Amino acid sequence: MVIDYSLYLVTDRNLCGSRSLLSIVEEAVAGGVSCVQLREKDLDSRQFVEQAKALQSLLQQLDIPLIINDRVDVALASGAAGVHLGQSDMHIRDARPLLGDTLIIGVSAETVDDAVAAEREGADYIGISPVFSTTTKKDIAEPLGLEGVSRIRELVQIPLVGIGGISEHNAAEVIDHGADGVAVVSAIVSADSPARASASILQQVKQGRRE
Ligand code: TZP
Ligand code: MG
Repeated sequence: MVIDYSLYLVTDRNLCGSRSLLSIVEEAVAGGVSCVQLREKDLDSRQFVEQAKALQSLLQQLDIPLIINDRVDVALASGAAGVHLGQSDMHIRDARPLLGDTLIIGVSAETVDDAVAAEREGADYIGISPVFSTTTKKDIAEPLGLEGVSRIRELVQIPLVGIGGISEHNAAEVIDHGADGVAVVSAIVSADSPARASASILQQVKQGRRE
């Protein structure tokens, strides 16, 4: 499956306030989000699968791929397009035989070496994590910065998606330094209008490609 990583929404139910996660995702897609990752850190397995199925059903109608954070089994059970694995999740060597070649595996890279290894091991894309500092995720590595994006771009051919502290104010630079897309949590999920926020960030992604 060919995925457009231009504007990659990563969900966080803790930032949804009184709004439902599904309605925020729907608005964000209307604003231009091209790919969605369901990231759930405290649902039990049954709830996680139910949530993934509900989101997959919505996104299938909108023709937008769903990626599941951490859990290969939840990705398979929900019919999602793939899974996103961090450096302490299941290793891609173990996940690939379970998922086959058609499902997408994204891997988080916190260093240049992580990124090179992920490509060698057959990742479909790399999440460069984090590009900038952020309070959305605790216990993150030292930000790689724009220079880190450029260094990884020099060594890796597969799609690169920057994550961490990205908003309409810096998305163009992340793309200009070699990323194919930007992954965003708070700048979309916490926005008054997820649709408008998504449209502004996507505009900056397109701007970054022209620079
Ligand atoms: N992985 C690395 S940073 C991060 C994740 C899930 C959180 C990014 O959130 P925000 O709000 O877009 O900075
Ligand atoms: Mg993980």
